[in-house]
Amino acid sequence: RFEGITMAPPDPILGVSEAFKADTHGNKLNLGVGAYRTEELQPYVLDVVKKVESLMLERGDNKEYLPIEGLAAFNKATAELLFGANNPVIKQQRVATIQGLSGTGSLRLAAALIERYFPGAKVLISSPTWGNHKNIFNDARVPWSEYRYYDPKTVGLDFEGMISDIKAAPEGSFVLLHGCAHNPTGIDPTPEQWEKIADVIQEKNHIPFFDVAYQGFASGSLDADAASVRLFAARGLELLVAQSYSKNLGLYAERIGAINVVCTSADAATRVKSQLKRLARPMYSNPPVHGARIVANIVGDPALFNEWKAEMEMMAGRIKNVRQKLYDSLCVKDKSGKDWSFILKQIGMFSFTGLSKVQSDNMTDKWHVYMTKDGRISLAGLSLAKCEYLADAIIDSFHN
Ligand code: PLP
Ligand code: TYF
Repeated sequence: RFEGITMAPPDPILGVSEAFKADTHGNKLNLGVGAYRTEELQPYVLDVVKKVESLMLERGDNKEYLPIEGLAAFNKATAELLFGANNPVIKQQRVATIQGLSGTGSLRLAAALIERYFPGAKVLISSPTWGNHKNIFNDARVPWSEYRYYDPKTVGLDFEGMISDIKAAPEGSFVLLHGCAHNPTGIDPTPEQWEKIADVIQEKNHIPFFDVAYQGFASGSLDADAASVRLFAARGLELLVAQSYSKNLGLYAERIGAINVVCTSADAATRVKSQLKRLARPMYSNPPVHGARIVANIVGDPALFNEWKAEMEMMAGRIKNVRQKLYDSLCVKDKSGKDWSFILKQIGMFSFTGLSKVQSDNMTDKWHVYMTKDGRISLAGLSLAKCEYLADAIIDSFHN
């Protein structure tokens, strides 16, 4: 019975925060989890979110159940934010959108849809990718394999490898793509490369499956960060897109996101939506309302929407500033001639440093810098004041 159950391994990302908490050293730094911190390294609730929450309280919004598909105003807002309100896929009502339990829950619903309606179809995921992708598809019993993505030699994209692996996959596979700000590498395809990726996917009758967890957080612009998804939609392809508001609105614990399925007709979208609801119903019945109202109220009010955009630009800007300062500090302090420019080329919350597991252990054991063992550091958890200390730690660990 329960006595026979063995201990589960800790989550490789969230486990880092646990270890950090237990450390009492004065210089300790948590660069593990991808969560935005202020220059004082404190969690940040957006002003626009606080404003909307007080409005909601004043209005006395009730706590009745939402429908299975979530808040209608949210579903409309989230699809329009992703595709643009004037996109033909929206105008022609070809998108089935339902509210999900943030990015993770939305990905899990999509996986359930694949398992039920595309039995045996494989999902191709990038190597490396966000660790939870594998867990999600494993638990949904969806087979997956990896395509080449990161090239350690160039600390860049292995574009040839990526294309040939997508080409070699069985026709009609799902290809999981990070919409922007690839986690963990911070390396995105260029617009020209996106076109070529779309060509191969189209040739092979694959179905693109986007994970959009950082819209607005990569460039600071919501539209620019949705360009990859819109490029695929413009080709008239069917596609899946999971969205998250954890990072761009700082709603981590509210669990607010959505799954969008772009179909070839409005009729198909209606049927797909009915099936998504059928999958959601026995899992969690209906989603939470609070985060959905926050998003719908902000996106639905031009003044609040502009406030959000300004705060997002501020957050993305702070990360760019620490990225630059870290690079400058490394260049000044390191006498080995190592090329650090990859740090400036990477985008989003993370930097993939190329530190090995042993070197990452040195970062933590000797310098009290907490990070994942794949060499990823979250720049969102770094302050300008700590850049020089971090540069010392990185240089010491690389030459260790
Ligand atoms: N996908 C990627 C690539 C992520 O980095 C994350 C984490 O932020 C998620 C999905 C899901 O996060 P959440 O479930 O908090 O929306
Ligand atoms: O990669 C990260 O750090 C974020 C946060 O199970 C995260 O995506 C990490 C692990 C997890 C959920 C979210």
